[in-house]
Amino acid sequence: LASGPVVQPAPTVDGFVETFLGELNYGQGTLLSQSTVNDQYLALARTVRRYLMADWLETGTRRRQTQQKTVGYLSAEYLLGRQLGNNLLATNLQDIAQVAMERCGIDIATLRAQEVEPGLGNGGLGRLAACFVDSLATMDVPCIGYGIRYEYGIFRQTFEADRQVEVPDSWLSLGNPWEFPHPERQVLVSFGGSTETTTDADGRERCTWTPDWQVIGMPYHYMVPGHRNGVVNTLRLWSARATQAFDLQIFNSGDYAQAVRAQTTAENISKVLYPEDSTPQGKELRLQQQYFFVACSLHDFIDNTLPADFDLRRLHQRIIFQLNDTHPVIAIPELMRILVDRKGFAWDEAWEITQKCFAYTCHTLLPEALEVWSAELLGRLLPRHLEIIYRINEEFLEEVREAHPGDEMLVRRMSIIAEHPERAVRMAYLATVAASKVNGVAELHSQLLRDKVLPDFSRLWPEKFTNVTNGVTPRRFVRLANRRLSDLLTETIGDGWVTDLDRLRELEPYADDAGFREQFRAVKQANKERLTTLLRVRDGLELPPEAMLDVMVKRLHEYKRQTLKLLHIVSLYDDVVSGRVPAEQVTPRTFVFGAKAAPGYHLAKEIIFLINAVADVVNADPAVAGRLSVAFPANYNVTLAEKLIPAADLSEQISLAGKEASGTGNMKFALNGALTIGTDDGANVEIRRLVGDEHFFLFGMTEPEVEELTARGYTPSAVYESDPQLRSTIDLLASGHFTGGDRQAVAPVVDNLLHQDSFMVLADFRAYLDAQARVDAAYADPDAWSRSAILNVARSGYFSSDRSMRDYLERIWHA
Ligand code: 26Y
Repeated sequence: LASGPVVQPAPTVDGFVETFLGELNYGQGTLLSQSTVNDQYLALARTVRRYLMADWLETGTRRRQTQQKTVGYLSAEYLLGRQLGNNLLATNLQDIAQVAMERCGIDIATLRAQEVEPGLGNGGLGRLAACFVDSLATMDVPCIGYGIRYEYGIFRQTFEADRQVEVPDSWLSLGNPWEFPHPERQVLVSFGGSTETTTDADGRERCTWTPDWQVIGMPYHYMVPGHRNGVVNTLRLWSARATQAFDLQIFNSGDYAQAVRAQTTAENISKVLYPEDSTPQGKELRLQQQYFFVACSLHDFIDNTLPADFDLRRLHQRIIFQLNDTHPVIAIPELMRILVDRKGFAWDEAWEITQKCFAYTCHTLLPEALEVWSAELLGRLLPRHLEIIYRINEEFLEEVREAHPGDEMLVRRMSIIAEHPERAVRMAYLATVAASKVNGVAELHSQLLRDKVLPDFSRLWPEKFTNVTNGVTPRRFVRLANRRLSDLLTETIGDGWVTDLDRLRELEPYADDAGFREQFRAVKQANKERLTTLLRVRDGLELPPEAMLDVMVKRLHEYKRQTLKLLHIVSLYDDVVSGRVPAEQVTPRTFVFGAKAAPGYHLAKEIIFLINAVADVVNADPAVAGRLSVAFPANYNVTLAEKLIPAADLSEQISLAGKEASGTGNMKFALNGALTIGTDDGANVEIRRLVGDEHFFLFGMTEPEVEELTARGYTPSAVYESDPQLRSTIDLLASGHFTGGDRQAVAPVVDNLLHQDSFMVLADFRAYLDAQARVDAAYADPDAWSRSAILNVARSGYFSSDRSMRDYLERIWHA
């Protein structure tokens, strides 16, 4: 019994009902007749968990025995989405569970809706991590996902008087049936204090770090099931605990608040996810979070996962740590510290090992998004790590000097340590120096990374740089989110596509089959109706279910250019209300936005306000009734994405060329049969190449054209002056028409567009409107449109995260 196979409940309706009732009675301590929806949800989740347990334990045993190389994915974010549906799908229990719940008089949809999604990420980077662990489990690749169990995830967005208001995301408050705390695997993490170097009897220098405070890292394990393959990998998320609940002496002296202060400090570390994505703030707590989870993870693997007698010179044969952006880069000096200070390795040998154990993925092109930690802060929080970074830098700069004698400018440019405006550590440089490979996340991004962000490094080590284009999991984003399309695909080409997305190619001939196109349109229409019902119930929005559904969902950022979309809407509205275009000539469209703004990003919040203000007026104006409507459902998250994306006709991917590293929403839309209107940016480039020019609405400046315009000097007000339609559109906005006459309320956005426009919205306005006119013309021919949509699906198999994982395995991990 101790080591034998775990008994799994019978995968039958009877077996499921019995297990479910057992969980309700013995797990929740209630009777079916007395139980709440939450009781039932928790019992159902625990029932599904039971069907995964034998495979989870078996996978763990097998991994320990075979000692294969493991991928240690280090990510500060995992945007997982709801677990119940995914795990029912993975175990092939969807139908059984539904019938079993019916037998208990329960509607399973109600229980699914009870789950609060774990929002442990901001956007693309966090969702990518979730897709990657899904794919690795499906491909039976050993992987441990390491991260942070934030007590509060990304804030819940609400609107009050059209403005974003953030509400804490207390996702754990009703209990979390998907996690397994392991207090016996807790780890101690140190901070602060000082270092001392002494010389051993044998003449070797030894450094000791005497920290001045410590916290406990407690791991919570999550199951990561492969798709119906008996594999369940592990996600290990760390939670911070105080080493002592409180100081008894201070407590006894009567100062209760002071007595628990240390506990509060410690537990703050995993309290909340930082909601900024791309403008790093040099916040001490954020650095604490980064070191905390990385120190726990390295310790966990080296001291608790590897056999006790493991020879660390072979470490790279057992692990590759993939750094998801710079957030976990402090792992590099941490591994050096472990090897040199704790395990007694000589520096050079430790460095050789370290270089083989890390690879680094960059997710940005915005210079302001590259993390830099001040030496003052780093030295105060992690004095030994700062020393190690200095030494890494010294030896690296020696190498630069050898390769380029006399070029001190180059040395200064490449130094891991910046000197201005203050002495600081450039984390991307540290990652690049230490990593075996550095990759960007789409072809264009990887090229710009080499040429623009890290040009000196790519000249020094050209072989170090590579590309792996992002991908998305077809399990969640097609099979789970779009059951209707999935059934049609499976009827037509079999179900192999779920784990081999290239098989979608077999759909191509059906694009020319009128009967198939009819079925495909019926799927899209049904998905739209599902969405309009949801938005009616969820947000009180009344939307026409037949209009073209034009969707822009992603974080709110100037570079992503939600304002360009807004100008398009206002210009269509302006055309009608000014009498230039009869309403009957306007293609009926519903514009949907979904976007959270970082709470401190003022302009982004003004843009949200303006979208809501325009929506209020457009939706209420009889002049455009039945033609134009705008929906901005609050709190866009993975759960809402799963409803929105399958319903979309048009996918808006309109960032300024050279700014969006990849995008992954763009891939999800194409796979669900939306056509893209997009710039030549990120993975749009590859989407267009694959689906074909005729099935993609390209517009706007290219990256070199953006560069050129920047060099020439860009004056947005001149563009405004020269284009009457743009002038009319902006004037209407500026007039206060959408804000009850309040011109002040629109000024932040309008003034920024006219006088700054850092992301060249006005410069691309004309091209965007022309492309949208092409969209209207194409949409007028439903047969041609659905043919294009089907070809988008058929030709997007490349964007499976399974393919991304194969590329990482081949080019980077060699696992
Ligand atoms: C430093 C901190 C403030 C920070 C936190 C989160 C910085 C960045 C982020 C998140 C970045 C992010 O989500 N980047 C996106 O990664 C996707 C996956 O590679 C890309 O598709 C997308 O273009 C990129 O913006």
